[in-house]
Amino acid sequence: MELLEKYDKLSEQLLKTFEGKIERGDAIEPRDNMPDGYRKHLIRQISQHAHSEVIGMQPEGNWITRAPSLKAKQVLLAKIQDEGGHGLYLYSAAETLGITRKEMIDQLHTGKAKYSNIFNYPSLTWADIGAIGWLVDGAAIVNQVSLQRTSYGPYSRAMVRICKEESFHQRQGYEIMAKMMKGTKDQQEMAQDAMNRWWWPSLMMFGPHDGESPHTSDAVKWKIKRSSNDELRQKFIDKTVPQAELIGLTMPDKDLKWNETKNCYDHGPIDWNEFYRVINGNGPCNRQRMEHHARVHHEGGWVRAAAEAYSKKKENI
Ligand code: FAQ
Repeated sequence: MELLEKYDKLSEQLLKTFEGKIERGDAIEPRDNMPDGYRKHLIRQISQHAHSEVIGMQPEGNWITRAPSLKAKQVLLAKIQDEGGHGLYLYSAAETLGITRKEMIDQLHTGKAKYSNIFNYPSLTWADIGAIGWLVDGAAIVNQVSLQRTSYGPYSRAMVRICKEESFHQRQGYEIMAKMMKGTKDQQEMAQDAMNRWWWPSLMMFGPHDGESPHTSDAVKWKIKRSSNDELRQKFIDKTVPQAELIGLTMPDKDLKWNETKNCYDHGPIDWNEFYRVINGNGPCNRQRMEHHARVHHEGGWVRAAAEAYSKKKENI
């Protein structure tokens, strides 16, 4: 009994230390004591974020061999390689919480772990590469800038580096769109068509509305999320609409209008049925994305085995 009381007291003290750090805005580091819920929440979010970066390489990879110039191909290759690197920083950040890379990949392959809704849509034309860079990376940056101040140290530090690279990605996407809008009528139509198809899924990237988001209240309490899903979505809309108008694109939302009182854009309703259908495995490309990842992961098994054998050999020298 005495031992149990001591244990309870110690747990209470450790929790107070953790809450004190969160309150003061100190970073939580891997060896710090943290509540189980905090650890689980981060593993879920960071691993899903890592999976998104890696799966996100597929729709863009589809255009490497068909890029319209050598320069465009070089830029696209560099961007896709960056996304793979982001995945690696994030898997490493998640590993500091006590999960292995293998466990995370298994969770992805069995459907236990999600990845961003957006990467389940096909990239049909070169304009889609512009739209992915401009809108998808644009939405990702808005979220990730806010995550630079997230409470978990390794996640926050990964975000600082990732954000620098994402802003280059966003600009290269916008440049593609701007160029196409200055081109022939066919090119302009292609850019508008890409805008129409990617706009709504990009808004969904921020997750359900605040009242419908089950993880937000814990995430805000623990300062994992520094802004809510709706706040970030609004920021993205307000930033993107003038960019679209500047190059002559039409917003695919008839309800979109500037609200003088609120000093931001009002937008039309988001199709949440589509969002849940896609994140639960039934989007246009979910099966294709997972099959590709599982196959390539299997084929790369020998590389992992060789790397492991090499590091073991080095340990023994
Ligand atoms: N897609 O309660 P909430 C990129 C799920 S990186 C799929 O609001 P939370 C770079 C959510 O997991 C893009 N599922 O959840 C790039 C939960 O289900 P669960 C990725 C979503 O975590 C560009 C349920 O709905 N960025 O694009 C989505 O508090 C170009 C309830 O939702 C990140 O992951 C969604 N969009 O808030 C790469 C950023 N939204 O897990 C290549 C980090 C929600 O209980 C090419 N993550 N769900 O089964 C976050 O900030 C958060 O996790 C949110 C969701 C905001 C995504």
